[in-house]
Amino acid sequence: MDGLWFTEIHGENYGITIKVKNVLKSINTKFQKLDVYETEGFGKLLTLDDLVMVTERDEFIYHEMIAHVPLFCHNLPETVLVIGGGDGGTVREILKHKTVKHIDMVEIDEEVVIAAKEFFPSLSCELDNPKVKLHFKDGVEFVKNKKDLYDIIIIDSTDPINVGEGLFTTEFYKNCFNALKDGGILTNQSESPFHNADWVTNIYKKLNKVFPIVKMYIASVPTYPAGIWSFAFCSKNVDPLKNFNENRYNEYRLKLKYYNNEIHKACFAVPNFAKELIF
Ligand code: AG3
Repeated sequence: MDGLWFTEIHGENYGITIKVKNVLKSINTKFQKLDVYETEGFGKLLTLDDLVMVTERDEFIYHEMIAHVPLFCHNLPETVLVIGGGDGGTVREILKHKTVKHIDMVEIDEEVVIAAKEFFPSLSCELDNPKVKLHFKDGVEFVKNKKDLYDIIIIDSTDPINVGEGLFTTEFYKNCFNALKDGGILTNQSESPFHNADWVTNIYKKLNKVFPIVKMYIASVPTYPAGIWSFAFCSKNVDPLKNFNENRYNEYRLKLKYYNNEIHKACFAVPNFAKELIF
């Protein structure tokens, strides 16, 4: 293949590859390797430790799904905690809900926010919104000893290796549980059931120890491993289907590109090979 290509290798024998026009940034931060590429066909691409985090072309799928699914199930979402999410895509989606008064975003690596502000304005556009408070801290430490503070917690992390590892432990999930108010909901990105079966099993085993309700939901993200991605919906007592507030969904008339009321109801239908990993 001619020219320069970025390849994320999945395991040893396959991967995803995107043709690169230009390398826009390439640094080693205190925590990880960070690169920004201008690609052919997918807009700009942000990678951390050579793993795809976002491309401008398909980021909407992940961000709409990690945010609107829990927000439309909560009675009155006002306070939200985002862990990770330095590119700003998750915060952008959360702020489409007018009940939300305050978001704490806890990103360990300030360089991710700096790169997002420079190269990904369509994602980082709401990071300076007065409702958003940025904390450049370790999310694991941030949630320790927090009690009854948040309606929604969204863990928008990297994979459970290197800097992201602590965001996949039972202890961290317990602290998140305590930080949630009654009626609170947590969602996280829970990896690819096709490509990362072991990770998925592990994540749900731990979540199930902590939350009474844990449900997997699925979206297709073309640039993530295997293209099929899972999210976990966890709560103390909120059911993602029974408590879906479709009236509010209809009233808001959000202009979204992936999520809608039908997707909300359908995304909890999980293929058998994925169910086997978590039950
Ligand atoms: N969160 C990254 C999901 C994990 C992708 N994994 C991978 N490519 N191996 C994305 C951050 C978006 N806000």
